[in-house]
Amino acid sequence: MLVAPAAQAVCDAGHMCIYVNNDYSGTMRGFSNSKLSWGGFGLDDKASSASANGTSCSKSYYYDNRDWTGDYFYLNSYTITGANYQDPNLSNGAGYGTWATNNANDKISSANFASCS
Ligand SMILES: [Ca+2]
Ligand SMILES: [Ca+2]
Repeated sequence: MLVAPAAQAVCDAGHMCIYVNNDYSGTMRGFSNSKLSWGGFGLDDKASSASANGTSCSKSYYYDNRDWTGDYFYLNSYTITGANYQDPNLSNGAGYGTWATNNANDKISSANFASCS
């Protein structure tokens, strides 16, 4: 019996990515901005999975509110850290932070890079 490999997703180097559906599917948006809000991108409160790949910043933070406040989680960079850089299902907890063990599905509204060199 074939077992499908765990879904993988690596954001383009220097970007953080969110996806409308679980397992890195659906509309994908990768952003290289150091700070961004999704209110104007039609993706507010829609992200269901995420991955991060900053090249000068080792962490990517994702927030509930559009102004980088409220509940949050962060992921490490694939390039810099190589572990815990993605989450295929935000509904059962995501990354590190106040959302680590809480439902973060369809809630992300802003994001920023942190721990930059
Ligand atoms: Ca969604
Ligand atoms: Ca939100």
